[in-house]
Amino acid sequence: MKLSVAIAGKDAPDNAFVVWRGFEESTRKAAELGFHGIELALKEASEVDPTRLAALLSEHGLEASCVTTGQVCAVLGLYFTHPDSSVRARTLEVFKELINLASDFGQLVNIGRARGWYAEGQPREETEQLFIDTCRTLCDYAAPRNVTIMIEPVNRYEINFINSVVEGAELLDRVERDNLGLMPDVFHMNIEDIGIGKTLAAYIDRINYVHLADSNRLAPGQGHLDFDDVFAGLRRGNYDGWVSIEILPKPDPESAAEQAARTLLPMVERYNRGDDFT
Ligand code: LER
Ligand code: MN
Repeated sequence: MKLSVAIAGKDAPDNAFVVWRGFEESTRKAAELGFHGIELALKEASEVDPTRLAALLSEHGLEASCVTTGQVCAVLGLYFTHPDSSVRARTLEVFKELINLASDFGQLVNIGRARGWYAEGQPREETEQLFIDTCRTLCDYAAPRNVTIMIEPVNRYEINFINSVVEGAELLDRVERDNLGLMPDVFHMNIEDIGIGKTLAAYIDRINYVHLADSNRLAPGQGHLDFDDVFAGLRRGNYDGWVSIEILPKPDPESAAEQAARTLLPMVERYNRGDDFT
């Protein structure tokens, strides 16, 4: 298991949910605190220069863990279930460029809010079918590039479509693509799923990545989530992928990141040693 931290470009909005903004500075700080990788929270691939990014990662001995795409919807207003086919076409273009980038950096791309939602006046079946069709197109584009696409269930207060891990898994079955998996986020799971550790363990075969934050979306250790339960659940499923912190930069970015590293790095070390979590 490796620990990553989500970072974004300098202009990313508050709802990018990253501690640090600005790729150069954030990468240096991530290395200083002992993280193993950085997660690139992007609105489009052109935000990063691949050659510079590769040099930066190598300079600091870090890996890119994943490309996340919340800003494709939050900033560009693009999403899979949009009733206008030209908006859906533009969404595909942006995602394909992100997949191209991910093929060299992390080989994982999430689908967050850009999945779309149940909108008034749009039949639910149409929403689901548009989502499934777009997922299939993207998975088929991603497969020869060795990229896995991941559905991230997001809580009901942010979106009304695919809230729980169980709902995410149901959609995976309907899309029927091997390179489609799940990215559970324990902040959302705390609101939507029956239990966190036991749900992670039950769905582990379909989980490719995990977002970590405490119950209040602050750094782990600042709320009331039981991270022993999270790690015990991952252990029951022999999870060996990335976990990544996606938290609010409070009380300030430096303290938030430092608190997260101080809580989670020892847990990841214990996990990798084979210790038990109860
Ligand atoms: C993004 O990873 C996330 O967790 C969501 O809260 C974004 O809406
Ligand atoms: Mn998340």
